[in-house]
Amino acid sequence: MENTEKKKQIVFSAIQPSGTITLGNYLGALRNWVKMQDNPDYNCLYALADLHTITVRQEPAAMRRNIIDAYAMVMACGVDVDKAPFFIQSHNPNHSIMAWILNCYTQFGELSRMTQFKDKSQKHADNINAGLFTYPSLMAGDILLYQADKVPVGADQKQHIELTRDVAARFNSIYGNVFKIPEGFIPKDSSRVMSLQTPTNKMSKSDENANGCIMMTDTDDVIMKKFKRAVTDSEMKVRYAEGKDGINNLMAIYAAVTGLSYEEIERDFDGKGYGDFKTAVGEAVVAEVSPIRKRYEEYIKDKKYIEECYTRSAEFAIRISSRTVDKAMKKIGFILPKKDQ
Ligand code: AQP
Repeated sequence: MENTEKKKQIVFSAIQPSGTITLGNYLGALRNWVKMQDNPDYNCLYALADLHTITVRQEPAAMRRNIIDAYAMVMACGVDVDKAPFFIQSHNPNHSIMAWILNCYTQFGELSRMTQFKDKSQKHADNINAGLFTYPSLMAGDILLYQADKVPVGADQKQHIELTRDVAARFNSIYGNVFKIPEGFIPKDSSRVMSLQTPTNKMSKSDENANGCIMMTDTDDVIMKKFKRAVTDSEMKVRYAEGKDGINNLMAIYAAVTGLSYEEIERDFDGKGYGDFKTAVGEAVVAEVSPIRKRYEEYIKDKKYIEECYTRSAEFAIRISSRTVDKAMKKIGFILPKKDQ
């Protein structure tokens, strides 16, 4: 009998619990995680990248809350641990082991070129720690541990994926075929959502201007208000064009939630003002976000179920990734302890 299971590609992706999950995270990543978990061509594995968040100083109580909230929200968005294990990164010690190993095969010069390091060290000039610098090795380990074929990421992560591929190829050239060389891909229908207040900046969990950012926990009223206050321009015409960053962003969000093309949107709003358009975008987003928020409110009350989901997923992640760690360590020359049967 043909083993179709073998042909499935392994998909790995992660999100940081660095604050409340935004509409940007949902439209750019999470919505696609759900599509991929439901696609029979893929075996998906997802993680909450909590180890990555401590490259920036976290307040302990807020960090605990953020982890549980983000876990519940990802489930509310539709990630189902029975289809795609979803684990908390720090529950699998193999991530830290692999990060250390890969650190020793990554050059200082390579890490120095990472734009995220340059950006974040400017933003957190008082805390340019070694973890911020070696963040790409931890991320490379996240991916390589699971022999992932595909890594759905936003465009901002392309450089880190390239580094992952280079380090994996370097390791393989010394020790043989230890790591699958992963492919990063930016899904066609994933949108880059910009801030509603500063539409040249991406919508971010850590944005200080709350009005710029739609949180997935925002109530319907708050969502409507934020869209009504969104920055636009003085042309008063709904059309996609250079220099109309605010309207372009609203059109991208509207297209992402309704499935309409830009031409259809321009036609539908021909002769109408920005007020009507903002209301329509707000209502379409409310229709998408409201059921997710209601599911989130149910999940967050059920800490026992959340605990069961992340514990079960971590067991799976540890089992799969241990094979890669053992193989890499043996190849390097480490001696492994005898395992219990
Ligand atoms: N605005 C966005 N539009 C589209 N996609 C986005 N992503 C993030 N913001 C947008 C995608 O979400 C996934 C998870 O992101 P992450 O949490 O690992 O890190 P991030 O990109 O740094 O997200 P934030 O919200 O901007 O967090 P902070 O404020 O902590 O830095 C990724 O696939 C990302 O591309």
